[in-house]
Order: sequence, then C-alpha cells, then structure tokens
Amino acid sequence: MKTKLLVMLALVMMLAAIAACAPAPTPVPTAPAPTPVPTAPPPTTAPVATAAPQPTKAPEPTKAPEPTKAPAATTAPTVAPTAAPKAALKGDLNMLCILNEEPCAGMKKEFESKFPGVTLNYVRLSAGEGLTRVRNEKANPQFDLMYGGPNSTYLAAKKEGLLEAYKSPNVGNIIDPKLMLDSDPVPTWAGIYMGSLGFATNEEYLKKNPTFKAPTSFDDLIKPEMKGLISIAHPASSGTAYTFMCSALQLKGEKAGWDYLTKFAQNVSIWTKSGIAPIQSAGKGETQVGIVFSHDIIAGIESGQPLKLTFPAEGTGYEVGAMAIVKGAKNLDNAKGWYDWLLEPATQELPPKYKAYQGPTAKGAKASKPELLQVKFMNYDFDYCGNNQKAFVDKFSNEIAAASLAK
Ligand code: S7P
Repeated sequence: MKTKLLVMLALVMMLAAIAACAPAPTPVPTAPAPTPVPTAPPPTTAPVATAAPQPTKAPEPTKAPEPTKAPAATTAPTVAPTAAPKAALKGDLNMLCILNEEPCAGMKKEFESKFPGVTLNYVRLSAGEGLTRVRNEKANPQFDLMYGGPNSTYLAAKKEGLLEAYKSPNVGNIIDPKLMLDSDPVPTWAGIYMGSLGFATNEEYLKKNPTFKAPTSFDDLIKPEMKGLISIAHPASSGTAYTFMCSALQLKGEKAGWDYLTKFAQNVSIWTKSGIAPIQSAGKGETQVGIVFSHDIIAGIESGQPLKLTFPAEGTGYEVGAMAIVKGAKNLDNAKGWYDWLLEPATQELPPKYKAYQGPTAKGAKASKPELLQVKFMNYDFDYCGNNQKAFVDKFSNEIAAASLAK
C-alpha cells in the first residue's frame, strides 16, 4: 500500500513537471475590435436632428469648423488683395484717364504712395476720344487700363473686343452688381462711381433776365428763348454729351428723340470737345446754359463759377462710371493691382479730395455729395446706350451736328 502511494506520488510529480515545460496555449483569436467611425453620428442622434420640434438643430452640421470659413472668405477680400500684390508690384502702369485732370493727377499720387514700386503714367482724354484711341491701338495696346467715363463707353469697347476680362477678388464689394458690374461671369468692366446729369445756368444772366428761368425739363432746352444759349460737348468725343443724347432718345422714344435732338441742336451755340468745358463757357457767360454732370457743376461752383444747378423734373440721365483692363495690357499685374484697389471702400473715398464728387459703388464708402444721387432718375438702359453708341454717334454727327454747325 505504501509502495502504491509512493508510485502515485511520483506519477503526479512527473505530470506536473511535464505540464510546466509545455508551450503556452495559443490564444483564441478574437475578432478585431470594430474601428470606431468618428464621423458617423450615433444612430440615436440622427432622429434628434430631424425631429420636428427641434428645427434649430438641423443647421448644426453647417456649424462645423469648415463651413464657417466660407463666409469669412467673401468679406476678407476688401483687404487681402491689396496686401498680396503690394509688395510684388513694380514697373509701369499706363493709364487712359477719362476723369478731369485734377482727380487723374490726385489718384496717380495716391496709387503710387500705396504701391511705391509702380510708376503710373496717364493720358487724360474724353471718353469718345479714349475709345477711338484704344480701338486704333488694338494690335499694339499702349494703355493697360481705362479709368473713368460712363459705362456705355465700356460696353461699346467690350463689343469690339477691346477689353480684358478680370474678376477682381473685390467685386463682392460692389453695391449693386446688376447695375454696376459687367454681367459676364468674368467681367470686363466694373463700376466705380455714379453721377447724374444736370443743367448749369449762369446766375448773372438769371438776375439780368428775370423772365428767363433755369431749365427744369428736357423740353425747356428746345424752347425758342434758349436759342443760342446752350453749350454741350459733342457726343463723338464726350461721354457726358453721349449720356445726354441717349437720355433724350430714351425719354422721347427713338423717332421723337431724333426730332428732339434736331431741335435741341439748333439752340446750341458752342459744341465743346470735353464734357466739362461748358462749365467754363456758361460760367463766363459765353453761353448761359451748360449741360454737364451735376458733380462737375458743383466742382465749378466751388471754384467760383456763378452757376445755378437744376435737374429735369421728368427724371435725369445718369452714368455708372467704370474702369477696365485693356486687352493685351503689357503690365497686367499692375493693372489688376489698380483694379482691386479701386474697388476698396477706402479708395473710393479719395476722389472728393480732388474735386471728383461722384457717388461711390463700393459698400461702406461714404458719398461726398449724396444729394446729387437723390434726384429723380429716368429709366436709363445702359445696354441700349452702349450697344448703339457708335451708330447713334455717327447718325448724330452726320445728320444733326453737321447741320447745326453749318447754321
Ligand atoms: O470728371 C468727371 C466726369 O464728368 O468725367 C467723365 C466724363 O465722361 C469725361 O469727360 P467727357 O465727357 O469729356 O468724356 C465722367 O464719367 C465723370 O463723371
């Protein structure tokens, strides 16, 4: 018995020793832990988002960090585009300036102090003259940029393929893009100011002739008592005069409009080349009534011309003053730099320093003479005037002004 016990004990010890030396058992393979899907909303949250009583929760996904950056990008360009090219811009910028001499020179100075690497060279021409020049230089453009003048000139230039399309990152600043920006997806021109047409009558003539009244309608301009008293620029050279002419054609309708212009021309004694020249002739009393943009009349009054400003009661014509890059511009980056800069609100507050009192087109820019844009406007069709500019000017030159000059 004792022997049996000893044998069993030995067997147990042997088995224990064998077990201690055996390899560890292979772990039972377990299924990989499911990868958490962090973006998938837990099923329980979806119904909450769409649950009717919580409509405010539906927009939550747009509150994620990315989407909030999109709206920021649309407001930022007011500052960013200037900052980006500022350091890099250098060389020349050759500009056709269609404003008056003082704002042309003043804005050159402002631009060069903002972009010290650039020399801005400009030539001042009236709108029609400028368009003719750009047209004649089409094969070898001498200007990079056109600055100022009514947008009918730009619509006409676009029609002839003279403009370079450019979408400035600052076009979002424009108050009313439907009115103030070329409708092409990549626009060829942008509006930079607004101006209304007015009549300037010599104050001394009014005092000496109490029965004579300053005109307050288009029809007043064709009255017999106006004969020989009016000065206006020729629409072939001047954007101001073309705006008047196209206003009359729209107010009266084309057929009656041409009859009106024929009568009107008989009352004109001085046809000037530049749109603002009638301010001088009416101010000096060479003529008694000048037809000019109202902001230019105000500038004339401020400089001491004895003029009374009136508007046609039926509604006056008006301009969206524009700018564009010339097709084939040799200094394209500098032209873009100017373009972006001009669409900044702060830039649009600069021209009044140089007696250019048009209203701004950039959101947030303060108008210097808001009252000039609070007058009654006619329903002015810019496309109609721009697309027909060449035909209307040719007809006027050949059939009306020629006869008037020959009188
Ligand atoms: O200077 C202001 C202004 O009257 O000049 C432009 C005008 O078209 C240029 O003169 P012309 O009539 O001789 O072309 C206007 O756009 C602008 O308001």
